[in-house]
Amino acid sequence: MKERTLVILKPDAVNRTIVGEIIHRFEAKGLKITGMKMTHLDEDILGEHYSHHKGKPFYKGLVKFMMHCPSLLVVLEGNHAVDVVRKLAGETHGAKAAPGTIRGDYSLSNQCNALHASDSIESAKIEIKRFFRDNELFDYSRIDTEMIYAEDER
Ligand code: 3AN
Repeated sequence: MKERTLVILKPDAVNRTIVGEIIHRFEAKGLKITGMKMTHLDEDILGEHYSHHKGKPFYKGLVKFMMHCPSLLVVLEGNHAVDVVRKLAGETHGAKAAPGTIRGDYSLSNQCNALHASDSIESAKIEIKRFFRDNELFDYSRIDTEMIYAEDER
């Protein structure tokens, strides 16, 4: 089933100049970039995005870290995109994430873990709306679609 999901390439990924490598992994998997922009996230939008963590001991540090520099916001589309991107990301703590996952390969931290990825179809819809206007999302076909999906999967 075709889904869209939100990825935030966090300040550690931007500073460590690994955004290209991470985006390449998504493209190579077959996921389609349907929106992408750089934004310096502020306290208000981070408060909304991380509202479920408000009051936790790491919350203030997390918001400060996320405001260190601009982040790259990416919307990816593909069959089972939400679950696929979570699997590619790996578990939250970079030191515990499996090698081969993005966090497993590029992070040692619980906070500086390279990326955010929507955790359900429902939250993906909310998060995409939070960060993107409709006219910032694009419908087009990748020319290699026929080599990514079988006919009945397209
Ligand atoms: P995930 O991003 O894997 O879905 P969440 O939603 O539990 O993880 O946490 C959101 C973000 O909050 C994480 N990506 C991470 O940057 C930060 N975070 C979560 N737990 C901790 C923690 N114990 N210490 C520091 N930062 C944390």
